[in-house]
Amino acid sequence: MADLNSLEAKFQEKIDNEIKIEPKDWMPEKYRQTLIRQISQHAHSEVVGMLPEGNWITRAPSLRRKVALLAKIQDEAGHGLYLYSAAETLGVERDDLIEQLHTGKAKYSSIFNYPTLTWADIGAVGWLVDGAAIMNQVMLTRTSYGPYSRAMVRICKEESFHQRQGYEILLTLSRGSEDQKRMLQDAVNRFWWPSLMMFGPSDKDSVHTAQAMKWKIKRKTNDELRQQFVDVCVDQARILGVTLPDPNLKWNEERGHYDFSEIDWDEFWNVVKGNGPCNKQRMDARIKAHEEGAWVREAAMAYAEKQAKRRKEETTQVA
Ligand code: BYC
Repeated sequence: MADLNSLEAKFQEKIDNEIKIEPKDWMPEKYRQTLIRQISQHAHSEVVGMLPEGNWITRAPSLRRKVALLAKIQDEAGHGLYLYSAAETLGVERDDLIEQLHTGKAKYSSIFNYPTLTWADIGAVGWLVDGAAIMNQVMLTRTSYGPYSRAMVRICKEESFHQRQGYEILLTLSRGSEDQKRMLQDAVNRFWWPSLMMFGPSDKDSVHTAQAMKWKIKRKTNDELRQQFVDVCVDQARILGVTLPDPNLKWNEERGHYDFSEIDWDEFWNVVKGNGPCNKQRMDARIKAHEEGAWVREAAMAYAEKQAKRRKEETTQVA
């Protein structure tokens, strides 16, 4: 027991001194489990996050918009892959993580259970959803686990392109016809609150934040990040000429931040528990894609095994 205590003390000392934890380093089992949970949920979110946008590839209004959207969705597949790889460094199998997603055991971000009804929604997803994701992920570039932190650096660079392409779609609509302006406002009305929910429950209800902060997995709390996000969005909304759908949104001189209304937490938990507008549709689409892709995984495995066998034979011949 004394040994475990001293290992834990040394581990916390490393964290306190900003030394990254690497896969082969000793770590408390709960730290490992927290990371597996968070990183895998994050990976699932990237992959499920391709679905609402994929809906618009065939309906993008121009070739230029289509190319940018395709590139963005492919980036998200890549983010899922970096993150599954980062989770695997903690000793879990990717197949098991995917199984947890498909059986409803693992969560993914609530935001992707909302539909994308118009082209303006694709802009709103870029501006607000990617904007919220970046706010959270910039913090995670400084997370204490090395592989997660390094994956985040690259992901943030790509996310910032996604956010800008979304904002530019909205800016174009804001300079368009009255119908386009109405479509823009409607998309912002529907995506504003679900985007604020992406940051998770309020600090008083967040079960994992306190320990995650001590281990520096998280560097800011859910409420701190949400406030930061609201603060940056207000000016951006003004440039777009849209109204953020919250009558209580106003600058508070004393706090140096915008005040905003309480989130509808019943809606949040309802979506997290699987009862959002698109939860079933999203999971059915994921499972179908996974099943239809089985032959690709089998072929890749067969090729990898063949290559490994060839390399082994070559090494034996040289020896
Ligand atoms: N949706 O104690 P808490 C993206 C769960 S962006 C669903 O605060 P934690 C993308 C939480 O998992 C989105 N579930 O937890 C963008 C926990 O449940 P369990 C992905 C949520 O982990 C554009 C319980 O509620 N980003 O991928 O300390 C295009 C209690 O919460 C949500 C990330 O995943 C939610 N919104 O804090 C394409 C970032 N919020 O596990 C793709 C990494 C909370 O106990 N993750 N829950 O059953 C994080 O930073 C943290 O996990 C969170 C939650 C801030 C999300």
